[in-house]
Amino acid sequence: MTSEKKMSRRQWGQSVLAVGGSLGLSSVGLPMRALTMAAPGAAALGMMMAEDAYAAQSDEYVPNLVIGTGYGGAVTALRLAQQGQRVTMLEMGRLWNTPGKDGKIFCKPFSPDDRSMWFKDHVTAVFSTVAGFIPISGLLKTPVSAGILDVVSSPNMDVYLGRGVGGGSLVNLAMLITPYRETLQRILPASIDINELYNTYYPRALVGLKGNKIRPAYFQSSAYHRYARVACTQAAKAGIPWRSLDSGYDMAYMEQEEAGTVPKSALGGEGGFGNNYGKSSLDKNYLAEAVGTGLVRIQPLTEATSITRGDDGRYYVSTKQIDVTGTVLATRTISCDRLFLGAGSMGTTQLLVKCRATGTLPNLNEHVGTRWSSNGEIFMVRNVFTPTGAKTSVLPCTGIDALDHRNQQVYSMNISIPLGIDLYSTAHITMTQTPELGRFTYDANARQSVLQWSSTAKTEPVTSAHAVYDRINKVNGATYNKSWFGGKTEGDNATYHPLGGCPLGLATSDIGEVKGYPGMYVMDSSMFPDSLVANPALSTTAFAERNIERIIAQMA
Ligand code: FAE
Repeated sequence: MTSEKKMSRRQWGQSVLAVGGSLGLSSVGLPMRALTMAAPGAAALGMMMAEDAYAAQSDEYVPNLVIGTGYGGAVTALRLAQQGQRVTMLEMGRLWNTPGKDGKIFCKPFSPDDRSMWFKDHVTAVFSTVAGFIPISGLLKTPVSAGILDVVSSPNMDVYLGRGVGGGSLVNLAMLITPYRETLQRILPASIDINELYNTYYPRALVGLKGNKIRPAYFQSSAYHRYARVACTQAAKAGIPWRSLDSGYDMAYMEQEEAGTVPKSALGGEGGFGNNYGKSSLDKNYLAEAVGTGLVRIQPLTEATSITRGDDGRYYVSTKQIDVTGTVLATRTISCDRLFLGAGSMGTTQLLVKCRATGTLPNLNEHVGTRWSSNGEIFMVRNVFTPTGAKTSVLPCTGIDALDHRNQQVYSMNISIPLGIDLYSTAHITMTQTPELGRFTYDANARQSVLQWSSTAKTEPVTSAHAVYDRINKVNGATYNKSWFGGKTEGDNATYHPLGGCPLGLATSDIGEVKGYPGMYVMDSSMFPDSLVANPALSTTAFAERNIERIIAQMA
């Protein structure tokens, strides 16, 4: 028996992803006649022609094309492949399989290099200042390159995103949160069966993402979770319950980290620029299994730039392939029978809004580009005047369920500030309702779709978060620490959890089929019509599981 045969399909897929560059995982597997190898200027011109002409001609045909390799895209690819369907996936970021000079895939958190930021010359952070006025952005310079963490900025809002094969799962904090029933009832079309989501698809997603919880005895004794214990105790004193949360980080591995028997990752400050160990990101679960079927091909560093539909009913997707420095290597068009959009709330919405504005998908309705939400995200740091530990786990494991001033459900997670010194502080990301939603417009000069998020949209989320933490502060004699947010008591102009833009039931059917475009489906976090009041990765996975099951049934 060969060693390959002894491996499970997922293990086989993982090793293929680790090796990469072969077996159809990169452009190596593409027909060379299609590649426009040219000087950057000529390539750029080629790209413009491809975008502007959008003639229904393709360099390659595939039956199923998925744009983006985050949660929505990964579920889609795996379930299609399990039905014997061939799938090609486009991913604008890197395949993270090549160690840097330090021998690690992902860079160290405090030594950012060309692996850190997506084409930025400095690190940007939600915690914008140190000591109230020193901007963090200026402190850490980075080479401009195809790094793992992107920040898409528009007036009043910075959206943080993961770039690479695995999407947000590469950079996120791996919290897998099931939203409140009240939230789903309020925001979803009535035709969606919420009981079925809770009974079938959330549990399926949790298994697929390898959800697990911290062991209570370990949590209570760990030196790295003291900050969370303080935060939970203070909430409880104010009558607000706390709970330990499902996580995609292997908590047994974390215990070994603390015991010193394995290399440190979450306990070694790793998180936002990727975890070298411990985390079950999509390249270790859904994507590994998908590639393990032998039917899924992933093209990294390849961005979908435009979509049109031919007279033959196929979709024609213009693509741009770059190297890690951003040099355009090729532009090509791929046609497909079924097109699955998994480029995330920002990526999918920006692409569709552009296609409607430039006339390549003229039938897209007026709901495309609407109902965008920051998930009502508010960042806070509190002075708690008690030790919270010099050692902290970057990957969190606890949160609270509270009611705000209007008796609306609010959820908040306890996070760490991993500086290696005791800050006598706790930090929190609070998720709330967003009565005022955002929308996208198209800037023809910049050839870009732009998020319009009003300066007043944060007002209700800020009030909700304060309603909860004012109470906790009062009971515990704690105060807000303003030094991290330029003198303000909260960070209110950033989100890790963009949602919406292509709302279910409005821009699409209730299984994500885009209205006016049969065979084109929205599979990612752009489908949610409002704030989830919960971290979105698990919901995106669960809804993709639900929708692809129905799409496959319709294909039969
Ligand atoms: P996503 O995972 O963003 O994947 C989209 C992919 O498409 C990306 O890889 C893009 O590079 C790629 N792409 C975009 N446009 C194109 C294009 N035109 N052509 C080709 N490829 C394209 O989408 N969520 C949680 O639930 N729990 C957490 O603890 C958590 N922590 C977070 C911490 C940070 C710092 C960040 C940034 C996010 C965090 N999130 C967390 C959010 C979570 O990762 C996010 O909601 C999901 O990743 C969204 O999944 P999608 O499938 O929608």
